[in-house]
Amino acid sequence: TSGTGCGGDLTAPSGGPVTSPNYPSNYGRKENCEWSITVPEGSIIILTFDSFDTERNYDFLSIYDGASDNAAEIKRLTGDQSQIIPIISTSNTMFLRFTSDLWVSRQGFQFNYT
Ligand SMILES: [Ca+2]
Repeated sequence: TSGTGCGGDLTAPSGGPVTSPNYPSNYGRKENCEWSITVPEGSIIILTFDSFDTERNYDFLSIYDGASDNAAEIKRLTGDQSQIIPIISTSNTMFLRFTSDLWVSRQGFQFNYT
């Protein structure tokens, strides 16, 4: 996690909202936030985004279909995304990492998981 205390271990029942650091104000420089989501075996995870806006091609949210970044990357989000279709895991774990660089920050994002 970063100095702003972002990231964490999320579990069932459904939760959120989960946000980027300082949301709805802009996130900081050099953020590195990691979230793990674990729900009961046999369940899957659905991420639903309320908003997403990062510096395109420099600040990313990567979403992995498993317990770590060794798993397949389902989606890598960047830029101003007004409509993100729900992101669905194939198993009961998901791993997310948000990184920002030294320059230009934006509002970031907010999502819920079920
Ligand atoms: Ca940036």
